[in-house]
Amino acid sequence: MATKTMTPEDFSFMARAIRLAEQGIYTTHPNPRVGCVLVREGEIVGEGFHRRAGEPHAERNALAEAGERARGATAYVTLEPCCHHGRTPPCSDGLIEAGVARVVVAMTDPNPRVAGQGIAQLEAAGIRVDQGVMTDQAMALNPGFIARMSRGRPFVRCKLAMSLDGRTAMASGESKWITGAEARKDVQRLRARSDAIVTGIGTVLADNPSMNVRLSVAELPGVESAAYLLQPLRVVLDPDLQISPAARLLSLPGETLIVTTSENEKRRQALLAVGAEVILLPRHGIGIDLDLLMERLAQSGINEVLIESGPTLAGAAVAADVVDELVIYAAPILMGSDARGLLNLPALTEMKDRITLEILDLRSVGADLRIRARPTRIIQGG
Ligand code: AOF
Ligand code: ZN
Repeated sequence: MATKTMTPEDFSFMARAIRLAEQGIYTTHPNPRVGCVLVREGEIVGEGFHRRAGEPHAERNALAEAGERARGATAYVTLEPCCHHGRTPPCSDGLIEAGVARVVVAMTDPNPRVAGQGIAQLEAAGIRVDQGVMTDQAMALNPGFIARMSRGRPFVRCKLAMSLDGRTAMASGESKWITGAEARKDVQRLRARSDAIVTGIGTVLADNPSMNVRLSVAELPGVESAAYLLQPLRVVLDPDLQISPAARLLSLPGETLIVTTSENEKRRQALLAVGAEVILLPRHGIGIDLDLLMERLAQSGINEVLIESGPTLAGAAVAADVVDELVIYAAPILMGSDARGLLNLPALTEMKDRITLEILDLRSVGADLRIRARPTRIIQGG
């Protein structure tokens, strides 16, 4: 790797590549979001991003736009160019054949089939490679892909909506609506970028939810037509197989996976008959083994998971330490002392056992607040 210090131009072209990569946020599943800018003599001669698995990678799209002008150019890529034959030919070969002189890479590809070899191949062909420009921003494009490739886990967000006094439903269970329309639209965008939405049987029985993306194509940047809009996999955790085959989410476009610990064959067949997939996982405590569930989801190519559930599953997920990020919408209302709390967690008696969070981001969404936070220490005492 070359060690030349980066110039302000390097940062600004990489920033452009990151903006391009963001165009793929809703559509690249299970592939990463990647952007590429080709620059010759200070001028952009080609740009591209990866839109959909099976379609050309970012570099190929940028090279196609640049044509002969790629010769001698610098390529800014948000992810190390691939060097493997996947669904598409290696980008490293494409860059070499086009005569690119220098490649600037924001981060290496955590995919073990690439993992530094793409860079090595470019360097072996005499191309100068500089690494490490805007690495944090490039990593933020693909938390799920990185988690899946490096830890065998998806990146898990848990969405919660609460009153400012930390309540999520009245004692009766009534919870419509705590947050406003804009916050609910924000949740729709979270769903749209997720590969799977996980909910519990309690929520399905109580609300008969759709758990789908209801935004129009015009509301989703980078989604050119409805054909590109992927509905996330709906995952229902249903230990005793209580879900009705008539549940609304089973009738909607997209796939539903029912995860159970029950071996009731009759119910399983009834669910298969309406197109659901049913898998058996071991029980853990009062529910399903969430650790194993996440491992399974990663194995089937799920990068980003959104948990949208009641306080039982959300609490179990936090306690099991499978949550990477809490996304909490707080409405400017107070719901009183009898209303239900945010998360059902084991009762703690001492402050030393408290769960700690790091706030990542805080902003207003309509009349509500959105807090993104990361659990930093889960129970265990000490
Ligand atoms: C790049 N540029 O734009 C993307 C890359 O099955 P394929 O051929 O689409 O390959 C998918 C893998 O390629 C993916 O797992 C990741 O390692 C890399 N993605 N690489 O050079 C791109 N999307
Ligand atoms: Zn590639």
